[in-house]
Amino acid sequence: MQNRIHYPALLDKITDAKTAAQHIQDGTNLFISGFTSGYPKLIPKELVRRAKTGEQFKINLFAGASTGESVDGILAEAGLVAWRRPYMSDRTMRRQINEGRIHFKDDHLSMLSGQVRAGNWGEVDVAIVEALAITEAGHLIPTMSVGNTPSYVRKAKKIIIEICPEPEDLYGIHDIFIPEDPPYRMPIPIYRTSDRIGKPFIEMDPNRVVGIVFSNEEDCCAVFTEPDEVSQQIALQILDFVRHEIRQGRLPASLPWQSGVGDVANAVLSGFLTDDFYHNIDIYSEVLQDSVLDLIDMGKVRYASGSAMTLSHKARIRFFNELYRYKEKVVLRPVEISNSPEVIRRLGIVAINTAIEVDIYGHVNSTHVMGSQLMNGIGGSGDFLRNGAISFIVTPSTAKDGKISAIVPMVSHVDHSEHSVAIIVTEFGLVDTRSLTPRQVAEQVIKKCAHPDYRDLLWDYYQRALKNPGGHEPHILGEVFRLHERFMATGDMRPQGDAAGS
Ligand code: 0RQ
Repeated sequence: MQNRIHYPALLDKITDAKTAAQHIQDGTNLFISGFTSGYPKLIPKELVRRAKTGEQFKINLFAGASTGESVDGILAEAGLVAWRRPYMSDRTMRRQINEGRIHFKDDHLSMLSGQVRAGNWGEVDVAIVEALAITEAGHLIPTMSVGNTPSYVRKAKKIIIEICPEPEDLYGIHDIFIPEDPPYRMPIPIYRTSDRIGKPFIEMDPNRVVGIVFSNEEDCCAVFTEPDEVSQQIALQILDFVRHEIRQGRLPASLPWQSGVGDVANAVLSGFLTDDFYHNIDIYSEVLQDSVLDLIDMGKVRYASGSAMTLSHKARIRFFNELYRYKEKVVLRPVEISNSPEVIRRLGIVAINTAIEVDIYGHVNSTHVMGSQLMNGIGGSGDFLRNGAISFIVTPSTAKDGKISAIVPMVSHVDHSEHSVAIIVTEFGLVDTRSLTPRQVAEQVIKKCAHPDYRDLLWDYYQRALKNPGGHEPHILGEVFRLHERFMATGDMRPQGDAAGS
């Protein structure tokens, strides 16, 4: 794989993982590539090996977003992580964050690169980057994700590169652009999903490279399940609603779509496959998944832009076998561009994101179960919800076999306010809040979106709140979290034999 290093002066930096990892010591601020895919594989394993020999050290770990079990999981398991930013989704790491053993701070993904360049995250001691190759001028070609890597590489004091076996033909899929920081920022010149404004490589100072290792390891492939009935119901309502808005002339047909993480997001994109109305779809999102390849194969996608591709094993094979075809339709950008509020506003994105719970007035909790326990993080949901031309927040009406209502009087943690959310959807119904008062929103959300098991409870609460204290968004403050409290006490939000139900 030496022929992947087209900059001869770096050949003498080839080393093994053990030697390269010596640059990482107790207290190192470690910035890694990776955004659901494209993360380094060898150095994290080497750090775990060192920990197993009894070496005591902890790192501050910063990535693009989640890196899954193979990085977040094993490093957390080995007790190696002091700090972690941003979004993560690994169970072991989540547990340690919630136990207060790992420090974690959540931010909108669009903002991170700028914060790192400004020095708000501390010194970038070491960056580890998974790369396809090093160019003749000593620059880096990333792999299946871009994330924050361009800014990490720009700021890193030391750079370790893991060259991986993905086909070099991937070259050209990336569009790397780092905007100037304020007060010198100019408009980001993206006017259509397909616009390319940067370079196909990450600029790097080769003098800061301290080690290059060769890896044979692939990303852990995503596992996608067929959308279940609830997700399909939610997806169908969104597709019907948007179709109606387009037919009424209230929404242009050509607006790009963003679809967040999880089953519903997949179901919406899968819904396009069988829907004859939608053609020439633009996708301007954060993570591109299998369904995007399916849509390209059906000739339904005009162009897809994201910061990363996360594919199942089968889809990966298909993608690399016919890379020439997919590359014409796909661009991968830094996350500060894929999630840029400025660009999202300009393009007019149809944004669809999933909530943990939504309250009767449309405030949204995307991140904390029962107000306290972190799930994953805000990710790009705020970037897209706040700035989309039309923003859907979706959730199954209940969680945990009906024991939890996703529609509650007041959310137990706030990520997005009523002012960022246009449309609320569960499998039971859809409420367009845009022309409704908060009281009208509450009435409709309870009647249309809540699960039947919870409708009377919520209605009763709302009616009593209307009477006393009343107001623009009536709430009985001593009671707003009664459903949550009951779940914490009994394991079920529904009253057990309590006729009053309050
Ligand atoms: O728990 O894992 O123990 O089974 O949350 O829920 O229903 O599988 O849904 O995978 O779509 O995740 C909001 C977490 C939903 C995700 C969230 C429990 C539920 C289950 C997962 P288990 P589901 P999803 C960026 C888009 C924030 C970031 C974002 C997320 C687990 O979508 O992290 O939007 N979003 N990024 O049982 C208790 C509730 C619950 C609950 C669900 N009310 N109470 N537990 N769960 N609701 C933009 C892009 O472009 C990508």
